[in-house]
Order: sequence, then structure tokens, then C-alpha cells
Amino acid sequence: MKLQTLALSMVLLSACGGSDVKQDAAPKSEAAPAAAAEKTAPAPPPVPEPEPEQKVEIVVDDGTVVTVNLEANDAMQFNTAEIKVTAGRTVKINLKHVGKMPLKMMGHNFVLLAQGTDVAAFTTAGVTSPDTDYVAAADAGKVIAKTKLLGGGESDSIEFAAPAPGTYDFLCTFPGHAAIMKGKLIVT
Ligand code: CU1
Repeated sequence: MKLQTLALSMVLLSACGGSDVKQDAAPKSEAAPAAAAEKTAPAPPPVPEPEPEQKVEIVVDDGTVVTVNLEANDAMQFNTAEIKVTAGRTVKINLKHVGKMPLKMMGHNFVLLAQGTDVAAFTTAGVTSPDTDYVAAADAGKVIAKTKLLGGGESDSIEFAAPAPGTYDFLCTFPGHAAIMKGKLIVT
């Protein structure tokens, strides 16, 4: 109350005492700080926060599609070994080969296998099938989803519906890569 009274009297004083010239400007400029002081100290102007590093999230769920920003590099590595999703969701795999090596030396793909697939037998059989991205024709039915085989700098996107709950193997079928380039799709 005291502050309000003070503010009021300041307005009245300046209104009454001000000269003709100042009359317009004075009440406005003095009333504003007084009103702010009634609450708390005036808030400092917001300091813009530094931009967060533009690091792409590996898994982004926009409510419609679960997007997986999967990367493969010249060191024969995926950037994740585990993808979790719920059954029936639309999964989009954006595979990017972030390396520089050509496809014939360091080709990468993402191949999701049906449950129960013998991964070692699958990759062994695929070695002699370069024309079908190292997936043996006889094993085509074991593939739930796959990207193209990519060389450095290339990318490919695929979409598929997350299968029934369970754990599924994904891998790169380029000869020798699946020893390291493998992971699990966990569907709940
Ligand atoms: Cu690979």
C-alpha cells in the first residue's frame, strides 16, 4: 500500500508541478518504474541462450513416424546397435554412409532379418551374391526390410511397419561387415 500511495503521489506531484512543456512526458516516464517496483525488481531483459549444437538425434518420433538417422562410416561402424520401437509403428530408416570409401571397398546397407534367421549362415550365403547386395536369392524371404548398398557419401531411406513384438537382428551384408555392423531392433 505504501508503494502504491507513493507512486500515486509521484504521479500527482509531477502532474501538478510540471511545467507545460514537461507535462506530457513526466507522468509516463516516472509512473512506469514505480509500477514495476510494486511487484519485484524489474526482470532483466532475457538473455538469448546459445544455440545448442546441431547434433542430429538418432531416433526421432514425431508421433506419426519413428525416424532412425542411422549412419555408417569408413571404420565399419553403425552409430547405434539398438533401436527400440513399438509394434505397428511406421519406422523410417535414413541410412547415410558418412565415409568416403567407394561401395566396392566399403559398401554399407541396413538389412533387417526375420526372427529365427541364422545370421552367420545368412551372411555366408550372401557373400557370393554381390548383384543382390550380398543377400542370397534363397534368403530373400528372411529380409523384413533393407536399404540399398551405399558407397561413401550416399544415403537411402526406407519405411516399414515395425513387426510383432520381439527382438530382430539388423546388419550390413557387405562381406565381413556383419561381425561388427550389427544390432538389434527391439519391438515392444
Ligand atoms: Cu558395411
